[in-house]
Amino acid sequence: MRDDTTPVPRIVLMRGDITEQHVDAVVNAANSGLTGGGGVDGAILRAGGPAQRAAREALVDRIGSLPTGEAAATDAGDMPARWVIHVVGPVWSGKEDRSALLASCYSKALAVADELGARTVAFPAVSAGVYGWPMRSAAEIALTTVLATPTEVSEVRFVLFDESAHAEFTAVLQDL
Ligand code: AR6
Repeated sequence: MRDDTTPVPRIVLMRGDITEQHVDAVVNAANSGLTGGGGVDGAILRAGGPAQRAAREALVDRIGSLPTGEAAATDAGDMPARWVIHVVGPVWSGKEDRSALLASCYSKALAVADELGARTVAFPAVSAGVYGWPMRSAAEIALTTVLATPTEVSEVRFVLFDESAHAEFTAVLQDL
């Protein structure tokens, strides 16, 4: 965990499209096969073009699949960002607490960013779309984990797609 000497990243909350961000790395809410899909994943695959697809295929050749809660990077392809850090969030369950797996997406993405030397990183609200995680809870886990994770990343930008997601993240950050 943090101590007094650990730098704290600046947290930025904004509405927008993560594929358009001028940051070192954008985080993808992927599935384990890195095959693409809807939401952020599909948008990143389209915006990244053939180079993003080829980079994913090379990663899958190397690691097989990406387990839930894990993170791995590829080049971004045709996006302003240099890298994509793929994470696989847990599917929401009302019966089982999968919060640790969602928190792991953020802490492991920051660890990969540190390995890459990425200083600015944009995150979506992982698991809060197709995977059904309630936005308020997703925001709490995202923000508390980022603020508790030692990292050399200087700016963490949460790029929220709609106004309600932005409002939830803003309310949670104000309460921390
Ligand atoms: N920029 C920023 N946020 C976005 C964008 C965008 N371009 N597009 C959607 N969002 P989701 P998940 C928001 O579904 O829940 C895929 O099929 C969206 O409104 O992208 O982790 C994968 O292949 C929501 O608030 O990710 C997986 O199978 C948030 O991003 C599965 O979906 C996350 O929604 C992953 O589902």
